[in-house]
Amino acid sequence: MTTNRTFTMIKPDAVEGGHTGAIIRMIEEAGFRIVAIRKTQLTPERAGQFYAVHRERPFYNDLRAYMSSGAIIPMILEKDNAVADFRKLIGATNPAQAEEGTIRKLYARSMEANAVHGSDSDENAEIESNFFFAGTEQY
Ligand code: DGI
Repeated sequence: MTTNRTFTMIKPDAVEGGHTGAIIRMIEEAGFRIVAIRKTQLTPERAGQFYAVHRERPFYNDLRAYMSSGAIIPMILEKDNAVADFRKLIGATNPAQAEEGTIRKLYARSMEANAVHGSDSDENAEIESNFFFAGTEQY
């Protein structure tokens, strides 16, 4: 397992809002290298699979609907200490609590439409990367 990679996706609110370029710029300026990138849209079923860990939570159906409501941009990123450093760069799940200068503080619209995803562990980074990318798409 790699410890220097993380997985992210730019979520529908940020893609729709035209923030893709600004977010990618912040990611690269923070020292992350893009290993893989694509643009796609999840079905409600696939969105539910991605967030299966939350299936008992009251917001699960809304989350599935939101995450399948528009295009997303999944990416694999590389940097020393990638998982923890990327969580710092994106800020708290709730943008009202996100620190100044974080991606969510700048671009999230709400707790749900919070601009970007970031893996919370090396193990999940690998699982989530494999959800979207084959080895041949990683450079
Ligand atoms: O890893 P994060 O994205 O920061 O947060 P998470 O893994 O706890 O939750 C995944 C997503 O689910 C999160 O980005 C937005 C949504 N979510 C989490 N907690 C709540 C929520 N949505 C609503 N509406 N209410 C919540 O309490």
